[in-house]
Amino acid sequence: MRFHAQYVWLDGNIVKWEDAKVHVLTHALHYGTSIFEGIRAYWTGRNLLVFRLEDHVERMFKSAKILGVKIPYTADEVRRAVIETLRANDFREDVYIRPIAFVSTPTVTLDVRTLDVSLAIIAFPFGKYLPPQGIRAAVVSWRRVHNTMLPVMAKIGGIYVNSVLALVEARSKGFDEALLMDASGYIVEGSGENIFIARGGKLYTPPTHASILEGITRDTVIKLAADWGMTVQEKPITREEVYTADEVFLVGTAAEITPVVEVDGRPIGDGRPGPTTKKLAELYARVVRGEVERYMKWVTPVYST
Ligand code: PY5
Repeated sequence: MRFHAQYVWLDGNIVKWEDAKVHVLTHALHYGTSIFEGIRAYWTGRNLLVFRLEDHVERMFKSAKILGVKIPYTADEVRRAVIETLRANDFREDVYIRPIAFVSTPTVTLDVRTLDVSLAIIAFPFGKYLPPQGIRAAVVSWRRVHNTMLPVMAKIGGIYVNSVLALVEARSKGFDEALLMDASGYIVEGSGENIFIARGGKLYTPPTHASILEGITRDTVIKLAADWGMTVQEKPITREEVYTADEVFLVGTAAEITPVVEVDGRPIGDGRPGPTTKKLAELYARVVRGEVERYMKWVTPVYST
């Protein structure tokens, strides 16, 4: 899959997609010293709405803090740059936005403290990331890197090698997505999604102190479920609990709410998306398009119609 759009925002300028280039000695290319976000904007037919822009930008600054680099812009400037990028491209369809701050100095030193940080905002038309009707997942042999080894709470480029290995293992065995265990054998995440399971009318998800990314969609789901009086319990989840769950679903900006209908060849529930998953996915689809009054605060309109 190759993505394309007309313009990219790079270090303060709107440049043509083809001109958004970096040098091959860019630090981040060698050591994974980038910080990125994945944001979606939804076309409603009348306007383009960015979902939870503020929260994504806030997480970007937290990631930079964890890595020990400074993004040379304020959060407000980054938010404006996102909007500017979308307007420049004049998108009238659903898009994915990838802001990335990266250590750009052409050097081999590991001491990033005084190196330059560039910022790019890339956005392009984007549909479904995973099949929305349900996926087949496999628990892979690569473990989720522990947060005493790499700060998984931060969206840092280099950490994603862990996700790449996991997804490739699952895909090469014919599965759609990987489920990763932590070093103790608890199921903690998909390669690019947080996980929820439903068992006996309750929802469970691993706690943030497990080695997971503190997902914004995860937070959205916890809040939407709470509206129905369904509390999500954060607790370690074993492989057996996943196998025997009534429902399993993965959540993330790209994946949205994706039902998992099979794990390691075992059907989840009756092997079809369960009622709670479906209900949440439907509500989520309305919330992101600004159709639910209570959650309009989560959407930022791009065009001043
Ligand atoms: N866990 C991991 C490892 C992730 O990469 C992501 C997001 C999530 C959880 C969910 O986080 P959020 O809900 O804040 O998006 N992954 C990227 C995304 O844009 C895509 C990576 C391929 O969804």
